[in-house]
Amino acid sequence: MKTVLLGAPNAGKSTLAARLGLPDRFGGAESLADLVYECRGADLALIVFDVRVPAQVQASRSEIVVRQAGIGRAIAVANKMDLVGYEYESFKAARAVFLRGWAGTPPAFVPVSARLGDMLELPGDRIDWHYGPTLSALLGLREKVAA
Ligand SMILES: Nc1nc2c(ncn2[C@@H]2O[C@H](COP(=O)(O)OP(=O)(O)O)[C@@H](O)[C@H]2O)c(=O)[nH]1
Ligand SMILES: [Mg+2]
Repeated sequence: MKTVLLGAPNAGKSTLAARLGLPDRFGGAESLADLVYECRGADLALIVFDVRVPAQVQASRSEIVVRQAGIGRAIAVANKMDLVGYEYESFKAARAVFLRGWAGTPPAFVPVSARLGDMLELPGDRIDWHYGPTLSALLGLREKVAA
């Protein structure tokens, strides 16, 4: 499975890529045309955003890349949850802004701290309001389906 990490500069893509053992390919300032070209053949896009920074435009840009590059699946990753006290309200507000920029079927959202590891391999005990799978589990499930 080929996974790409999309998102604005400073969203935490490199930190997350290192944690998950994924290739860290984009800085976030590339042109849409370049991103579409570079993402052809990818199966999954992780769209990483800083939960403190409104991501409506980033969502729109990423959706275009996903669609134009023919990427079958996208997961939105709300990063830096540690910097908002792991609060559900912050996640919910950031997700709502993201979805204002996203026209199609909403992606799955996972709240994480790429720096501290919450909701990556293990859920941890600080994000106790999120009942969905960890990010690793979502990636692993997909690998099993594809195998
Ligand atoms: N507090 C906190 N800082 C983070 C987190 N993820 C990334 N950072 C920091 O945010 C900055 C940008 O991260 P980086 O991975 O380089 O972002 P990129 O530009 O998207 O690759 C760095 O100083 C990281 O240490 C996180 O979950 N929590
Ligand atoms: Mg980077």
